[in-house]
Amino acid sequence: MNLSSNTGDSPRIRPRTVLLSLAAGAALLAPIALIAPAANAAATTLGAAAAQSGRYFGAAVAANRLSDSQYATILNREFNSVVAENEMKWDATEPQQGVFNFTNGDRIVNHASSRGMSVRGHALLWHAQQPGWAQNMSGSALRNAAINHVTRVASYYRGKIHSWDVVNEAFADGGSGGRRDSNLQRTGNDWIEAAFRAARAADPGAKLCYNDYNTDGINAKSTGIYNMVRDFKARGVPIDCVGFQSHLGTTLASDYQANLQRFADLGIDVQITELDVEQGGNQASIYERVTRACLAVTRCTGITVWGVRDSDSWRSDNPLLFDRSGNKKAAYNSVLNALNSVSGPTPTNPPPTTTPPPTGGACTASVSLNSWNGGFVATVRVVAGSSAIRGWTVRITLPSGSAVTGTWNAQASGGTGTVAFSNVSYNGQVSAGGNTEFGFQGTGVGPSGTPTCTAS
Ligand code: 9MR
Repeated sequence: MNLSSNTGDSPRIRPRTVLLSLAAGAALLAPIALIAPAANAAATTLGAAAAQSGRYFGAAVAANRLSDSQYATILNREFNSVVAENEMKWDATEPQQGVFNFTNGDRIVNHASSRGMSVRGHALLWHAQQPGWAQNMSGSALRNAAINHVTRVASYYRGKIHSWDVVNEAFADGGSGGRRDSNLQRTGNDWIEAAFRAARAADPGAKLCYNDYNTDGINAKSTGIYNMVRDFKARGVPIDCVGFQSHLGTTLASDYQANLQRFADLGIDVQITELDVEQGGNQASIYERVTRACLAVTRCTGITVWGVRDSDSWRSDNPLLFDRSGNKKAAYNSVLNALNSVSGPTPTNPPPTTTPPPTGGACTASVSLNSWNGGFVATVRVVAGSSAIRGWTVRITLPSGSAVTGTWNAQASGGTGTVAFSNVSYNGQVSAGGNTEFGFQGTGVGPSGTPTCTAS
């Protein structure tokens, strides 16, 4: 597939300039503000830095690399989300019709959930990487097989997937803005909405995404997708997010952020789902600009890079954040700095203290619930009070007969009755007024009372 084309760099204001001019303005208005140092503790890993603004930072993972200790060390240290690079695709999960294999997908899910990482699911339906038996099908037989595949895979992973790429790469490249020809498309133009409806029924708690490439700016292809999403929203087809793969070359379209924003304005989340950038003079700068674009769009909920080290990439042009020896590259530092620059309080609301934050701060928590007959997924938001906090524990009481079966971005103690969820390594620190989210799934009926939050 092609890498994104672009319309060149646009002038931009460097963040340091913004900070300095705000500081100067503040000094004129209130000289006393200069007495209190405004430095915030910089997070030292990508996941922790992203979590400060409630976002995730993920990596595509290959199950067979998890036994490589250098790979696993970087993955576990830096990332709080994963996606299976190939292991949840149709050819991997349903090699024979009706015969499912989740072994390698499970290895990735288990690795992630035991470490509090969330999981993106990739991908339920795609014209590529279909098993041979599906490639040879057409018409209603293929449509039925495809919908059955969506139902079975999304049901199997119900409650474990943060966001599913329900349909991948269904739009054509070039200027048509229309659908790509494929065996799936030939089953009828409504195959995409049928897939989204089936996915919603199978896993009501997962966010359902459409995912594509060469959509890194306002162009014919992204506009075709935009029109589909607008139509879905108008007709009540369940869609929650669009993934922008962002396989990038040496330049970035000047309207990259504007494109994310126009999708967000449709009332969906946007996610950067497969980021990698050709190594060259601009690699670090393009990584930084993509990160800042996501941070500037409230509904851009996370970034995933398509691999860990350059040697793990599907590309040969060293497009990732870690080199072949596992060292952090300049692009890594640019991403981390960008994430840290807007994590925590904004420059107009400086933190009251320098690091480490004092103990004794307060927090509150609220639960939003997706329930179905016999199960639920709860998303819990932890909000720090007027002081920064270093850690938190949220206690939630489940109705009798209900039980927690999986947790992400938190460590659960107990599984029935009153369950205590505590922060994991990368999301304990929450700046004053800031928030972070964790989630859990369970069987039975979801909690209805108000959770308590204890800060440390
Ligand atoms: O990185 C994946 C590579 O290992 C596979 O061989 C390839 C098969 O088509 O798919 C790659 O991942 C793709 C992803 O699933 C969808 N978007 C483009 C990615 C890179 O080709």
